[in-house]
Amino acid sequence: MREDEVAGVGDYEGAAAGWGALKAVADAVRGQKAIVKETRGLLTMNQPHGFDCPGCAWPDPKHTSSFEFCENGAKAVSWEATAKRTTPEFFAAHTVSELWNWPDFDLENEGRLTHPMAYDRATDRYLPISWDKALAKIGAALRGLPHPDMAEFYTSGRASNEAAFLYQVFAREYGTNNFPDCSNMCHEATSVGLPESIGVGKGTVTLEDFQYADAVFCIGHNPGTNHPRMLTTLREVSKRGVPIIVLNPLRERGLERFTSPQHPVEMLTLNSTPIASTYHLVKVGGDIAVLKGIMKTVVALDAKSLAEGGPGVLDREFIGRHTTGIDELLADLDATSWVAIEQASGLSRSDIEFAGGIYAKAERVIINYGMGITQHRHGTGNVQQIANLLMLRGNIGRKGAGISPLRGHSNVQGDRTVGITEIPSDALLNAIGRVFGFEPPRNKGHNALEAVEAIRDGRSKALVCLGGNLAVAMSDPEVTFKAMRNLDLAVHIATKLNRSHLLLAKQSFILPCLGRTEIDTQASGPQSITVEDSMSMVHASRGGLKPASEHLKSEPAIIAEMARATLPNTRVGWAELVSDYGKIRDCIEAVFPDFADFNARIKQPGGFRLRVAASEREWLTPTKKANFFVYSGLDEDPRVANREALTLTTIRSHDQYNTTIYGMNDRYRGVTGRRDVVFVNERDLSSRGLKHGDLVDMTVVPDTVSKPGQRVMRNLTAIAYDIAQGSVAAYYPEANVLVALDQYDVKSGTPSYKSTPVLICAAQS
Ligand SMILES: Nc1nc2c(c(=O)[nH]1)N[C@H]1C(S)=C(S)[C@@H](COP(=O)(O)OP(=O)(O)OC[C@H]3O[C@@H](n4cnc5c(=O)[nH]c(N)nc54)[C@H](O)[C@@H]3O)O[C@H]1N2
Ligand SMILES: Nc1nc2c(c(=O)[nH]1)N[C@H]1C(S)=C(S)[C@@H](COP(=O)(O)OP(=O)(O)OC[C@H]3O[C@@H](n4cnc5c(=O)[nH]c(N)nc54)[C@H](O)[C@@H]3O)O[C@H]1N2
Ligand SMILES: [Mo]
Repeated sequence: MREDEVAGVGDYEGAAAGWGALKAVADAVRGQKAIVKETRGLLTMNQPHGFDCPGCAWPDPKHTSSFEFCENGAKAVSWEATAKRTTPEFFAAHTVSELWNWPDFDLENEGRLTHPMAYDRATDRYLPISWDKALAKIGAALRGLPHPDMAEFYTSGRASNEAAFLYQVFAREYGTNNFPDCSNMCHEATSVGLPESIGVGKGTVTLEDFQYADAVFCIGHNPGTNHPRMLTTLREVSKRGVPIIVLNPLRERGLERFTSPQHPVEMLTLNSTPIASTYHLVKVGGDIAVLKGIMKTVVALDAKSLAEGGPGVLDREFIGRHTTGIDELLADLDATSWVAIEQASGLSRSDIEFAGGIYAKAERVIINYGMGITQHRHGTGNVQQIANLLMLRGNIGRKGAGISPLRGHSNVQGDRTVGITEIPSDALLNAIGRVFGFEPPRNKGHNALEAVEAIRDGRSKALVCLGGNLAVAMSDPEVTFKAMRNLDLAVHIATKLNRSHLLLAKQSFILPCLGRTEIDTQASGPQSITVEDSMSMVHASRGGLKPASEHLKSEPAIIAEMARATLPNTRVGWAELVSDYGKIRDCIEAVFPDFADFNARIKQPGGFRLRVAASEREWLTPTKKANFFVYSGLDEDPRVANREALTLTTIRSHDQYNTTIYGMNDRYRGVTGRRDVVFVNERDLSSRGLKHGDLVDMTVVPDTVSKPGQRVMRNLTAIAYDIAQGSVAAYYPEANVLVALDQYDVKSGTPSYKSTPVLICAAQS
């Protein structure tokens, strides 16, 4: 980054983590006046009898080891364990119209919700309401809808397996499969792409595999901020001298250097471990091109090896025995020119060949990827090209190798496993029917995008949210906010106030719940819940802190009571299930055979791993093989034909958790006290007559859905940054004003938050 004086913009000198991180945690915790004797709260995190870190879904070595320090996990915990409270007095003092004008940070910074609240139109305020009354009104409103498919049941990925399981039983007994889910905006491209390729929508690696890999790729994810505990793993990989190849349009500090807070010597000497051995600044949206380039290299090296009498580079044994579609893939690679690849990726042929050479030489390769891959118009295509690359050398289903999608929310994978899906299989519905004695609906339900569209069009009139901030997380606030205001019923089960709660329906309720850090006491005593991490490990989590308010209920309890209030003739023994979560787990086991001995197995230290068939080379696809999938072309967005267009990606700062903004700093990118910035390559600035620090306007390239000047962010400060030419980056969620609702991956419905063609010019006002 340039050294010029721009307020709040500078260089970050340190490595990721290290002393800077320790200081930031101290600040975050102090800022929240955490009730917890901080250390006690933090030290029980990820311990055998403690709670699971709500920060991310990266696994913890067995949940048995000593506390793994992570700055952003500590922020997540102190944010939840804050001493601040959003009380009825607070709501009495502020109308909703007034709160609407507050920044998102300020809304959540009021602290934990304490009472159930209902909106009162006469005073334009949320007023306290008893649980019984609130639930009776919600039940009546849900029963009053002309059809159950007019209700949407949204889940955000913090919900436990127990809560999510009860939630889908409730909605299905009520009569709908409408399960919009945060995963639909996140890894849906994985959930759709990988089952077609390898028969399972999850990663195939375990943490142990990283000890055996001899090349690791990190594509489109930012572990220093979003999966900090992964840095410990990457550090070990790097120390073994194993190459780590990064493909990312921005130079991210956490992928370059890492000082481990667990290694005092490194901290004291200010040494750091280099992470990436090679860092390629791929153009935003250029991943298909690079992946095809790498595959072309592998194929060329194979031909060369064979010509020289060698064994070849492709794993012919694997391809022949386990796969279909290789000929089509090879034909596509052959038809793709290097000129086109260089153009679409922004990387030189020699750089791509270098990466391809490392891939070809390595015996065992792991490819990690995140939102930089999934949130594109071709997100599913991206994911399937990664699978193709791995399959060329049999890098799936053996030790030290495999595919590793980095899941987002700490239990988003588990929620899907226990039945949160709008496209349920017959097997799932049959099992639910058998266990609970009602006939679940058979039609397909809505995903997140379809839910918002249905609400927009008046086809859905009720929205129940198990956590999250759907309206802000979804693209296109212009359309989404307006839609939400058309609802008859909005119910938010939440820990903190956010903007979605202020989008008022005819009847709006906020139901405050316990967080994962808190003691959850039911009739049989204190309860544990369970979660599943990115690597399919399921383990128990038990909160240890006193609840933020005596009026809070647990998520499972709220769902059970809502179900009873909605379904007078329910077949489910809700009260009994909630009295002892072990009974919910018995039902999970009865519906999903993979959870056999569930209650016993979570007693083992570290829990257990759910079977992932592809890890054992069993392919649960219609062909019973792993399938190579061709993506034709390199996904040229027609709007980029506009020579002035840059491609915008939206990213998380170091001080945020999705729509929750903890603070205004983005330490590793050198930004302090502000978020109104756009990261631009210096050459793209100068070719527009702009320079570092200038105020700019950013507008979407007009097309059929965006009229000229319709989607614009004004007065952003341009930061000259080490970012691929032709690409720009701005923060999520602010930049969602630029993403039209109908820009998404058609195969998976994942909004293309990371590929919007934009124009940038000097600010007009
Ligand atoms: N502290 C913290 N932890 C979190 C979260 C959080 O907000 N804060 N969110 C959680 C959730 S729900 C999720 S899904 C994950 C998200 O974790 P990530 O996937 O790491 O999230 P993003 O910040 O969206 O960034 C993705 C990275 O992709 C790069 N990128 C952008 N566009 C492209 C592209 O076209 N190609 C490639 N190759 N790279 C690209 C960006 O430069 C950035 O480094 O983290 C989880 N953990
Ligand atoms: N432009 C752009 N948009 C994006 C993305 C992007 O990269 N770019 N990323 C997308 C992704 S990957 C995701 S996952 C979505 C995130 O979408 P969501 O999961 O809907 O959003 P969050 O910001 O995680 O939700 C925060 C709220 O959750 C509530 N909450 C916190 N903890 C708990 C709890 O324990 N229980 C309950 N019931 N509520 C709780 C609080 O009220 C808090 O305000 O956003 C998506 N949107
Ligand atoms: Mo996510």
